[in-house]
Amino acid sequence: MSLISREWVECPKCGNKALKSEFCMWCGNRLAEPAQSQVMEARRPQPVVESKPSAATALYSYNFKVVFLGDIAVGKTSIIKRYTQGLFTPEYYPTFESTVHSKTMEVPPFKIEFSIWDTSGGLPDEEKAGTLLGTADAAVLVFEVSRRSSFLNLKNYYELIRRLAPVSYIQVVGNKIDLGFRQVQTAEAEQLARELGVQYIETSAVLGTNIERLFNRNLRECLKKRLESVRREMQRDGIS
Ligand SMILES: Nc1nc2c(ncn2[C@@H]2O[C@H](COP(=O)(O)OP(=O)(O)O)[C@@H](O)[C@H]2O)c(=O)[nH]1
Ligand SMILES: [Mg+2]
Repeated sequence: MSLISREWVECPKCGNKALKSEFCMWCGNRLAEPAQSQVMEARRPQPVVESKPSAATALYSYNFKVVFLGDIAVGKTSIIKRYTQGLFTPEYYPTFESTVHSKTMEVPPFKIEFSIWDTSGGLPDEEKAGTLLGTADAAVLVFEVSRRSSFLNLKNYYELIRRLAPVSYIQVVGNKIDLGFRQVQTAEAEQLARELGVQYIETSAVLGTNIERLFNRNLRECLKKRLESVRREMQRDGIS
């Protein structure tokens, strides 16, 4: 995490102590007028473009590590590619080694970088898993709804995480819902997710169904957790 200022101000909207900057780090409320140079820039006639937050407004940078686990060929790589590159390729190229993909986005006042770890499939050995999961913020356990064995194996991945890592946010993903046939019904998968205390979502990497939603949940939950720990640090340091 990199914070640009060490001066604290009270946010008039949420009442929390926030680092002095253009936006409140807790609720996003504008705390200060943008620098004069930015104002001048804004007053110039601007081309009409899709409204995107500018780099100047994203002040707090966080990096979140998300690890994908699941059986071979359930669609882990396809989901990640769909999210990071917006594309789907029907050919199957097995993933042999863990590979990192990244995606950066700006949600003022935050700049978020996801490091998304794709794995080869199957249970990694304990040493590899410890390295992979020890520093993970979130884990995504993928099965395909048309292959029951990949669903039955989910518990092994879940137990591995619980044994080796303090990953706080876990999602189970039922992929390939576009195929039109199933060996696992939604209700059954939801039931398992409830038992494990994790969230469930169904996706199609082919159609792009729920891919953004899957990652938005990661973003929201990881950010919530990170901000809670910043808040605890502030309390410990007597700042709030
Ligand atoms: N119909 C369908 N096929 C998919 C989907 N996701 C992946 N696939 C296909 O399933 C195969 C394995 O996908 P891949 O992403 O490599 O699986 P991984 O081994 O878990 O990374 C490939 O042929 C993909 O084209 C999906 O949502 N729907
Ligand atoms: Mg793969």
